[in-house]
Amino acid sequence: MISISQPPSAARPAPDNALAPIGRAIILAAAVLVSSLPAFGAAAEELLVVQKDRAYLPATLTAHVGDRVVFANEDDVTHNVYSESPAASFDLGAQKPGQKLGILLEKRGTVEVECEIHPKMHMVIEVK
Ligand SMILES: [Cu+2]
Repeated sequence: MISISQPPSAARPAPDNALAPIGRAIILAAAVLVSSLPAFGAAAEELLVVQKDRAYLPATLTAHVGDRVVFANEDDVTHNVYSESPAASFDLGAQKPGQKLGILLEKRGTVEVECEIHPKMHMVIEVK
C-alpha cells in the first residue's frame, strides 16, 4: 500500500539532482543579465517607424543603444529597408505590405535609412 502511494520521483532522486546545477546556472545568468541592464541607462525601448505613401514616418527619430526599431509596411507596395551607415548596416530585404521587420541598435551614431526600391524614401535615426 505504502509503496504504491509514493510518487515515482521519490524512487529515482537522481534526475532531480542532475538538474539542480542547470537551474542554478540559469538563475545566475538571469542575475548577470539584470545587473548589466543599467549600463544602457533607461530601459530599452521598441520604436515604431511606419512606411506609408512611400515615405518613412517619422522622418527623424532619436533612439538609444539597445533600442529596437520596428519598420511596419502600411503601404500597398513592397519596400526594402536598408542602411549602409557605420552605426547600423543592415538590409531587411523585400518587405511585403502588412509585414513588420525590426533591427537592434547596437552603436551610437547617425543611421541613414533608405529603401532599395524607392530611392526617394529616406529617414534618419540618431542613436545616443
Ligand atoms: Cu520602398
